[in-house]
Amino acid sequence: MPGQTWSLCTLLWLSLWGVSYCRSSREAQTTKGPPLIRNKRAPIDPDAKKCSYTFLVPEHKITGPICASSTGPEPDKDRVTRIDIADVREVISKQRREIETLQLVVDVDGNLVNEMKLLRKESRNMNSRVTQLYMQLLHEIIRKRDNSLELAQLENRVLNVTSEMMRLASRYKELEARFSTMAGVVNNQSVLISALEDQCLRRLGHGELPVAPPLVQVVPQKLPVNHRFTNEIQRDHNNRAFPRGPRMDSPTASPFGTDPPAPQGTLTPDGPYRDCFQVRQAGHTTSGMYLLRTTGSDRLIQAWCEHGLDNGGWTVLQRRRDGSVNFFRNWENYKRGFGNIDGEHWLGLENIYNLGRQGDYKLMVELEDWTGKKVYAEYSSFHLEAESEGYRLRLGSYQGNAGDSFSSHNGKQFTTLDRDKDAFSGNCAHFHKGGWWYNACGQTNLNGVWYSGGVYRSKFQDGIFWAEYGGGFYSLKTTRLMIRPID
Ligand SMILES: [Ca+2]
Repeated sequence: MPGQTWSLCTLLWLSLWGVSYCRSSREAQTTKGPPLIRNKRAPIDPDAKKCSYTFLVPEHKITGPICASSTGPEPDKDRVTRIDIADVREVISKQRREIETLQLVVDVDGNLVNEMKLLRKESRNMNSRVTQLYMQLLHEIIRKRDNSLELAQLENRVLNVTSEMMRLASRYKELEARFSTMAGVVNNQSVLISALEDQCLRRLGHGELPVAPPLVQVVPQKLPVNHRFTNEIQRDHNNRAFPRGPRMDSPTASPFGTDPPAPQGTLTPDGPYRDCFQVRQAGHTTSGMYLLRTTGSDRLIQAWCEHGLDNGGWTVLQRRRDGSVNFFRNWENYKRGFGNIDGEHWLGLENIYNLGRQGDYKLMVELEDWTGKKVYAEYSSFHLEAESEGYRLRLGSYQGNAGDSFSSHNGKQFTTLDRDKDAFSGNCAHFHKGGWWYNACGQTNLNGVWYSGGVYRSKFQDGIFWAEYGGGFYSLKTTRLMIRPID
């Protein structure tokens, strides 16, 4: 600002000076009247260029005194304004620019102030948030401390429960051993009771009553019940109380029922195939119901194909698993087949016979006990003879881990309640409550009564038994008979 003031003053001074000089010369030129006699000018020297006052003397005869004015003539107002305006404008525009600059600075300052205010506000908010978080942290720390106390208590409780469990487990093992002994005793007692009953009847003169078949004497050293420490068995615990009986919902009322097979589930639309092995070869890998038609037969069969076992291709002939189907049936039923293809069922003797005629098949017997353990018995060849031969059983050699309880039935005809083809004086199907290839009566019947829980007590060995695996008084949980062409 002082610089500006100084320039302004200098400018004003110069203006005033210029005005005085120019006015003086103009006055000299414009003065009307007699020509002026110019004074002889002083020789021109560099200093003469400097502005100085020139006194012009008119050529009139000077009659009076000559007055020299030190202040000079009045300035030319127009010339002053024009020169000045440009300079002033420049100054003004300079000032304006400076004012604009200042304005910008002021604006920036204003923004800074606003920002500062915002920052202060934010800072206040942050402070309150930090305080809040701090309080939360404190709260959390206190809660954690409480939790750790609870955890310690829980740990103690878990330790107590664990020790209690161990105690119970050892107690359970004791009971299990006792149960095993008792089961053996029951098995022997059943045999003894049966013998005593025979003696009684004979002594009382009732010899004409039907004689019961000899009971299987096989009493395995270790019944499957020895390993029944599983959830499944615990779940079924309520069903295992002695005395055991068949399932109340087991439809054993009419052994002459004639209901045809009632397939359920989804039937695969393509086919028919000659057997499940061909189904497998056709690329099907899902176990399920498939349509079969055996060579030389017009009859379509719905069968369950098992593809989840040993590369698949197994045609299921018989299945037990829950006692939902009555197996105490007549010849016609066993011939045609019955049950639910996706559940318990019998494929039918005629169908089994037709399947076996197509080629060389092997038989797989799959058994599952009530601990969930599965064992198997495989026979190197299998087929049936025609109905005229009573669907006689033809078996090859045994291999497996279930024990061989079926070879003693090899070469036997099929017996049902209404068609006695067995080697016993009475009808084995009557005592064992299901059709089978009985001998007199034999080491196995997988078409008997489905008893829940394993060991059962009955006058006759009418459960689903395989003497080599569990004895005559252990009813298996699930069974399957399956065939597949010999590799
Ligand atoms: Ca007989």
